[in-house]
Amino acid sequence: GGRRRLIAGNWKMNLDHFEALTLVQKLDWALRDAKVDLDAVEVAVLPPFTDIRSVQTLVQGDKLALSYGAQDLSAHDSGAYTGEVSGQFLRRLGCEYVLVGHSERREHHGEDDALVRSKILAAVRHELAPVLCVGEGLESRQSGDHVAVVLAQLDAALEGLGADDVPGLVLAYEPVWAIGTGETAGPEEAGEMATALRGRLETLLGAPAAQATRILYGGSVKAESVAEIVAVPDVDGALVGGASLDPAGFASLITAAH
Ligand code: G2H
Repeated sequence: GGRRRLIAGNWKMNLDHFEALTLVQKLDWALRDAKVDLDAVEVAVLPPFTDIRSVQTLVQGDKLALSYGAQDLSAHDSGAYTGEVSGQFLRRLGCEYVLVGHSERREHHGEDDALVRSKILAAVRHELAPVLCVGEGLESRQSGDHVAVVLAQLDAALEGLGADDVPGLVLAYEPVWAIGTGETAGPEEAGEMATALRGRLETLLGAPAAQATRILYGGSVKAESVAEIVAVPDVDGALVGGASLDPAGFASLITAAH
């Protein structure tokens, strides 16, 4: 109770400048048409870096009730880090959120727990809310150690940190076997993990922070499946990839989630 739902669209490496503008404009119209109560459910989009300026111009210029953020950030603030994008640049573009440790970053870009932790701290330094992604692979799900694996990811990401060090923290539980595969964890599986994560957050950060932290589920979430997922007591929203790329479809998903 008390936690505002969050539905975040992770565009991944999709949509150029023009497509981004079109999607955000159409999404806003569709949400207005559907009379979605954006006080009850917050909607965020997470475009590629190269689209963020466009999204900012539209959202701020037209005063749209949408939040936005990035899919990654550098652990560093500035300097000789070719190709990196700093949290302070993202904050100056009005970003509120940044994904940290998405499984695709961990898998394809060698992000380990120590780097994930550094990126969480970089986000917080620049007043971005880190959306820490955790999730187990198929093997640990099958062998039954999925809860232990995911809690170990959380422990490592927050090692040595307290509630004051990670204001605005959001968690996203994304079982790797359910990402982009059409497979979705059921409400029981999502609920088991979300409850375990909140319990561990209480140990790590204390009860008030654990109660305030939003825990999202991600992995092939669709308009048809979102309602039963967000009905789970410890699940506060969804991180949506493929189904966030079509404005009408994403608006239906958001409508179904609120
Ligand atoms: C999981 C999710 C969004 P999809 O990566 O982060 O993507 O909904 O396409 O499985």
